[in-house]
Amino acid sequence: VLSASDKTNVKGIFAKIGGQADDYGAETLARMFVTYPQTKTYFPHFDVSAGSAQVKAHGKKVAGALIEAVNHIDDIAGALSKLSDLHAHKLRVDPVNFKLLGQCFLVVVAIHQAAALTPEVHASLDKFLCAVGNVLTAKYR
Ligand code: ZNH
Repeated sequence: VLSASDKTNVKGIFAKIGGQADDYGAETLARMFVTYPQTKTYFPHFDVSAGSAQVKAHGKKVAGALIEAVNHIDDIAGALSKLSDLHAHKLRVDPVNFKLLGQCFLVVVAIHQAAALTPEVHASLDKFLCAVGNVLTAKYR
């Protein structure tokens, strides 16, 4: 469960990320595909190389969903309900992959927002990404 300070920390780091969120999303995906190649199996129809048009477009969608979750941090399940249906019923992404994507996003934030990513903010962002992953895998059964 996200505490009040977790919510403040998550909102704060996303405020710093601001308009760069789309780029972070694309960088996160590119990093995930290289570091954890098994994740590429869900994207057989994609050019998964860093900077491809598909990676950029999908990075923007993932970032948009994260921002939506931040904007509705007290009701992430409600905010991502449709996306949860999609991942559970259509995409059927193995839940372990959400951890991998979350790790990659944390690394991207660490690279670009080193000063802002204090251990406390890191912990809060990790909890938030887990919460999003839990919502997106909640309807699997
Ligand atoms: Zn996912 C899709 C988000 C994770 C896989 N996604 C998607 C979308 C979004 C998202 C927004 C779009 C939708 C529409 O179109 O409507 N994801 C997300 C998030 C997350 C995720 C937020 C976390 C955090 N995913 C994930 C993972 C995976 C995935 C981990 C694997 C690995 N997704 C996916 C796919 C898809 C999606 C495959 C589809 C794509 C296309 O386009 O085809």
